[in-house]
Amino acid sequence: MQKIIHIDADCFFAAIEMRDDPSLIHKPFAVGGSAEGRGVLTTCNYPAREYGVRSAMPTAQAYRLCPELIVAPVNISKYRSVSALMLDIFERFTDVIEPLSLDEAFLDVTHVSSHDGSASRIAEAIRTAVRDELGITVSAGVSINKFIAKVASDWHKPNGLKVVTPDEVDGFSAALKVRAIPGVGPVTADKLTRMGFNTCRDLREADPIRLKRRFGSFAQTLLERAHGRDNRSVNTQRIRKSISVEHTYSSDLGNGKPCLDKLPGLLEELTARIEKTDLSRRIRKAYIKIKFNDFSTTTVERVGTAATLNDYQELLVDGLARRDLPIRLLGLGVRLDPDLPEKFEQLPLDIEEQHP
Ligand code: TTP
Ligand code: MG
Repeated sequence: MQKIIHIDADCFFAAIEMRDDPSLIHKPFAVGGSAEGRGVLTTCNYPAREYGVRSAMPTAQAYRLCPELIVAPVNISKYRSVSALMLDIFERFTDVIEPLSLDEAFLDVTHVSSHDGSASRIAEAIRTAVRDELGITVSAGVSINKFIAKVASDWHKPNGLKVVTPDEVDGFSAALKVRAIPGVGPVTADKLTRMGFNTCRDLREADPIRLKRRFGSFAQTLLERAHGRDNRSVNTQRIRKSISVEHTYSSDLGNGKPCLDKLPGLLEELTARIEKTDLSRRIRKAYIKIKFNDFSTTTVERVGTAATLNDYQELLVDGLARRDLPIRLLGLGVRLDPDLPEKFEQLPLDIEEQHP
C-alpha cells in the first residue's frame, strides 16, 4: 500500500509578502494587479477571504467587497525562489516528489524509513521545517493514494494536517461531494447532480453503462474515485540538479572550528543520500551553503571539487570568511551533470525521421 503526502501552501503568494511585512498579517491583504490597470488578484490572505475576496477576482471588484483591502504587486521571482527552497526541504525526506505548481506537490513516502516510517510524522516534520526555515505555513493531507491525500490537504486548511487512515478511506470518500473529484468542474458536477448523484456514495450505485454513455472514458475514473481508489503513482519527472543535506542548528555555531567540526557528520549524511539516489556518476562539483545568524545566505562552489572532506573543508573556510557572524545553518551538496535521466536517453534512434 502506498503512503502519499499532498502538501499545499496556505495563501502562498500572500503568505510570503506577509512574512516580509508582518504588519499585513491581520489586515485584509491580496497580491495582484492594480484596479486602475484592470488587474486581477492572484490570491489573498484569510482575513480578506472573510469579505468574499478570492483568487482570480478583478481587483476593482475586490475593493468593492472590501474597501480597506491592501494589494501588493506580484513578485513572481521571489515566489519561485521560495518554491525551490520548499522543494529542497521535501527532498530531505523523499526522492519521490511530483510538484504540481509553485506551492503544491505530491510526495511518496512508502519506502521512507525515517520517523519510524510514519507518513503522518513525516508530514508534520515537513510542515515544521517549512514554517521554521521559510516563515510560511503549509497544509498537508496524508493517505494511501493521491486522490484522498489531495482532498485531505484542504480539510484543515490553513496550517492543518489531515490523515485518512486505510480504514477510514471508504467512509471518507463515500461522504465526499462529487465536485471533490479532480476533473469534475461545475458543468460535470451539475450533470451528475441532475442524474441524482450528489455524493460519492450515490455515485457508487450508478449504472456503469449509463455513466460511460454520458461521460465516456472519464466514467471509469469517476467510479474509482467514488470508491476512494486511485492507482496513479507519484510521477517524478524533475531532472535533479543537485543532491544536498543541510542542518539548522538550535543554537548558532561560532564562526570557525565549531562549523568545521560539523562537516564529517554532514558528509556522512550526504554520502548516504548520494548512494541511495544512484546518481554518483553525474557529480560535477561540490558546494557548501552557509546561513549566518542575520539570515543572509552564501554558497561556495568550485570546479574540480568532489564530495570529500578535504574539499568541503576548503570551501567552508572560504565561506566563513565572507561574514564575521555566527552560523545558523550549514549545508553540503553536489551539483550534478545536466545529463538527462535514463528514460530520456532511450529515445528512439529514428527520432529525426519522425520530425523531418
Ligand atoms: P492555491 O494553492 O490555489 O491558493 P493559495 O495558496 O493562495 O491559497 P490556499 O491557502 O487556498 O491554498 O495557489 C497557489 C498560488 O498560485 C497562489 O498563492 C497564487 C497563485 N495563483 C494565481 O496566480 N492565480 C490563481 O487563479 C490561483 C488560484 C492561484
Ligand atoms: Mg496553496
